[in-house]
Amino acid sequence: MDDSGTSPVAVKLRGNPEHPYSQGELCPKVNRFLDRVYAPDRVLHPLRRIGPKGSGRFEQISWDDALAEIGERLNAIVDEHGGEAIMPFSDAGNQSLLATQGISERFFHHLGATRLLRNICGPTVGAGVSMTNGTSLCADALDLEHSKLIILWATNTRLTNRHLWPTIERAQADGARVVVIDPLRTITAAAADEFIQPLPGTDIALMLAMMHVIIRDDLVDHEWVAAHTHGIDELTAQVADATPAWAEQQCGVAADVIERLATEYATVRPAAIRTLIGAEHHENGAMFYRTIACLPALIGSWRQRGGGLMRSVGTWQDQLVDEAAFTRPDLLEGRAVRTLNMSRLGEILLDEQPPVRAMIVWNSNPLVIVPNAERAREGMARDDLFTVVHEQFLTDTAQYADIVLPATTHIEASDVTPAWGHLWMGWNEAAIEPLGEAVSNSELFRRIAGAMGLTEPSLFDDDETVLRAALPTVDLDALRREGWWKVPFPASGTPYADGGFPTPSGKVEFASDRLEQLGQPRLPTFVPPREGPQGPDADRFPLQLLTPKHHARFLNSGYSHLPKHGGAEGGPFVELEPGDAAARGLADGDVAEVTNDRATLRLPVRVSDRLRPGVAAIPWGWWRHQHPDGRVANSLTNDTLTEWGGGVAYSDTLVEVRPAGD
Ligand SMILES: Nc1nc2c(c(=O)[nH]1)N[C@H]1C(S)=C(S)[C@@H](COP(=O)(O)OP(=O)(O)OC[C@H]3O[C@@H](n4cnc5c(=O)[nH]c(N)nc54)[C@H](O)[C@@H]3O)O[C@H]1N2
Ligand SMILES: Nc1nc2c(c(=O)[nH]1)N[C@H]1C(S)=C(S)[C@@H](COP(=O)(O)OP(=O)(O)OC[C@H]3O[C@@H](n4cnc5c(=O)[nH]c(N)nc54)[C@H](O)[C@@H]3O)O[C@H]1N2
Ligand SMILES: [Mo]
Repeated sequence: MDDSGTSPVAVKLRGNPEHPYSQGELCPKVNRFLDRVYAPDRVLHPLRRIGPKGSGRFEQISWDDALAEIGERLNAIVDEHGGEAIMPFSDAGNQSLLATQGISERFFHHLGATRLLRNICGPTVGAGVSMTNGTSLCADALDLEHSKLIILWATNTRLTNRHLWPTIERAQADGARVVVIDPLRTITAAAADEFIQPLPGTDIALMLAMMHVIIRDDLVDHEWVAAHTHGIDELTAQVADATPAWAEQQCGVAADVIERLATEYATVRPAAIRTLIGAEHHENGAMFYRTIACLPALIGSWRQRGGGLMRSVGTWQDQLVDEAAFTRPDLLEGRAVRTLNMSRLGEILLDEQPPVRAMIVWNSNPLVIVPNAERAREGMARDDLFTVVHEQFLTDTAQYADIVLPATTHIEASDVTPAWGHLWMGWNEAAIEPLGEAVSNSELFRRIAGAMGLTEPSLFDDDETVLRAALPTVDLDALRREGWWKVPFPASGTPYADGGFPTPSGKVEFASDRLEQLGQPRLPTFVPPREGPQGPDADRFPLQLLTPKHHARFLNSGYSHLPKHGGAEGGPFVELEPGDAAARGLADGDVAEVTNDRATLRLPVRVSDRLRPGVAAIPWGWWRHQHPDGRVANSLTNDTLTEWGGGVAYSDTLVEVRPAGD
């Protein structure tokens, strides 16, 4: 408070140059963050819908009225149908600890609500890597500094993980070769020494052929393989026929390129593979990561710092979280509640029995981010569904809410920010008071619990108590004082140089009994996607559609509505390869219809050399009103789940593109 009695106003937001990872650089999403905080269209008060769902007509109400209505509606639903009729829906809008799980998990456990499987981003990578390594823990990407070969496989580092890019540039300047493997010629591919462009969903064939070459040419690290792996003979037999010529037929990468890549990978040290989540969004997404994890083992590249496999290393820090104390699964009191997969939101709301009758949404904009999004919209339009959305803005999803509640931004609520893609946990100290009547996510659930008349004491713990329970071994006072803290990671930088894999065999499992028990192939196996060029619908829908993160100023769906973010990017479009465009009579700037059995979108065409023939792309993250016809990229996408791991196959989507009629 200053003398005038008004709250402080944030005037500047900058990075801290001393931060070991960001070194003070803010990305284009966050360097205008204060425009977001003070945006004229921020939701700052509770709202009640007064028009039909989706109409966007709301009236401002008081918190008391909002909570009275929410408490009454939720209690009535619990009384009549039980706790399972209520479903949480949240994802990554704010990834801080309290914001994702503080109070909310306890609240839903206590209600015996339906559980939500949040496997849209990352868990499938973990589920795949774990089948090979017994853990999803990987090497530290900052050790790419020591690498001589860096394969960026299914990750658009310069766009999505730009704080890592200076490290890669340093390694490159120091003689490392950077190879990008992506079906799209991304800005990362443009900066690579070599770009390899497989068809979407076919990399496993490429990996099998690499292993074929490595074994055929005796480039295997026999000593390491003998000591730390299980099933090399079975793997050898499995890849015997996976020749580069065979793989070329599957993935569209020339056999001689595969030969050269395999040889280089097996002979240059340290050789690192860096991946994030781009390839998990396929029907064979878990197998991709199970298979990629075999590569470093075969050549013993875990031996060197700057070798092995690198993914989001947040999992090192997950080990510090005391889930039982933080999220209190004991509050379920033995009740068996159903778990539903967030990627099937449409099906859940339309078909699931007994029905979901209330949904509480925070940290997410499902109508833009889930696949098969028209089904989700139909579901959210249900008149008998009571929906509460806690948001900073009137998103597409909030427009379908009965009650919208105002959410704080990062600078209005203190929290612990987990490391994502690096090893530094952070403390985020609130800089200003919440604007308007906004509340943090943890406060939201304390208030809803109070409105329902719940008395379980742990639902009313304050934030500090919750954080101390969640991170019992972390010195929170020091974290708060210093601002960041590096989570424990082996000082050698080589967590698996001497093996120590927590699989049943204690070794890297080229052959996996556990996969067999799941009904999956025990060995790395390429199964082409059903919704792909070899599948039954390819005649009608001959183009594979990718809907990736594309705009540097966007963070998922969270920024496209802001003038300096979305406005500066122009608007959504469909990208086509010149031959595919010409064959359809389409030129740059024409309006096309992009269609499949799920939806049809009208979009301007951008003819582009980023794609190979047979592949189209629509940048993802735009809202419905920014698309010409109120549909979004995800209206088209595939909600088939991955073979295991609970992920979803956004990127196995077939479409046809044709000139738009009048
Ligand atoms: N600017 C910006 N940065 C972001 C985000 C954002 O929205 N905007 N989002 C953040 C989030 S939540 C995440 S999870 C990360 C994700 O970070 P990334 O995983 O790097 O990003 P994605 O765009 O999901 O996918 C990466 C690449 O995978 C490619 N890909 C798709 N299918 C295949 C395939 O079958 N094989 C291969 N080899 N490649 C394939 C896509 O073409 C894409 O270029 O980014 C984070 N950073
Ligand atoms: N087609 C396609 N679909 C995708 C992807 C893709 O690459 N292509 N990527 C997938 C991935 S990797 C991810 S992670 C998901 C992301 O899916 P989401 O997490 O749902 O998307 P975001 O846009 O990051 O965040 C959603 C909302 O959270 C709100 N928010 C931010 N901070 C807070 C807060 O503190 N409290 C509350 N209550 N709300 C807050 C924002 O205003 C925003 O509207 O999308 C997935 N969907
Ligand atoms: Mo994500």
